[in-house]
Amino acid sequence: MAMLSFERKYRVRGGTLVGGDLFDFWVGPFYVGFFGVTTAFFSLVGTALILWGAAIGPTWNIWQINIAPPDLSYGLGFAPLTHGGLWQVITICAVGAFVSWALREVEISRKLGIGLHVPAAFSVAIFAYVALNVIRPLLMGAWGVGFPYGIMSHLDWVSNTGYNYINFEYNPMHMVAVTLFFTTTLALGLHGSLVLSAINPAKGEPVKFTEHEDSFFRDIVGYSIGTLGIHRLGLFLALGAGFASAACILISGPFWTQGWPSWWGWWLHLPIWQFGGH
Ligand code: UQ2
Repeated sequence: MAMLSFERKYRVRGGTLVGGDLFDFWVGPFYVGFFGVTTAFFSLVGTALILWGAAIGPTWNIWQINIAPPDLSYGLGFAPLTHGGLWQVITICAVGAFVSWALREVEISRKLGIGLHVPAAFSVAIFAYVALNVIRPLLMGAWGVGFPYGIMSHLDWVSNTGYNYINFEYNPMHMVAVTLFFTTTLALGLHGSLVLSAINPAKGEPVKFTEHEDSFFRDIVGYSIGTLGIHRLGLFLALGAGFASAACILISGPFWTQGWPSWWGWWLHLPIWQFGGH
């Protein structure tokens, strides 16, 4: 594979967290490193186990393939491979691959002398997965509460888990998460359209830059958050959405076992409603 002119300049030695120089090399365009090796290992083993699980299952229909966690009766113990054990090992491989990928991002960032924002952001996505299939099962005492690996089956799990709490949209942290997701799309919609409007003007018009972008928003809402600020806002909104999502499922079960609509009973029990009453 051809190397871009600037790539050679940035193919610098060092920055590794583990292994010193041993894995400090590239394969084609890809940096390897110790965590490149562990990423490849966990990904290949995990994928092979998913294929095995599909092969011993009843269907090759891509929508219906399902690798389920153990029955609740297994609690936090190991289950036989064909009764949820595959799911358990696949989960270990998934966490191993995700964490390896994040640490490979750290090594590359250190090499380049840039911040750790990318691995920090990815860590929030990893946290959301770990919250669902590791932390919440540990808090509830059974791997069986984790979601199954399958296209339709994991959607069914989301639906069932939602109905377990009568109406999951009454979960206040779910409300925060949804609000942050929508605000993220608003921010990216504003940002993407603003940048394209400036950089890709009508034929014959000169390309415009920051001053025009700032001026547009000062004209329309009296405020510009700035070119650095919009990216800080976007990262905050996106990571907030992921974090609130993880929090909203972690409180469902371990810290609130009734339906979410009845959580709002605290409002009816405010002492202010007692004045003059019985
Ligand atoms: C901005 C700016 C950008 C942007 C955007 C804004 C020049 C290219 C989109 C405008 C953003 C504002 C006013 C904040 C909106 C707040 C929320 C919660 C969505 O000022 O600087 O850089 O892309």
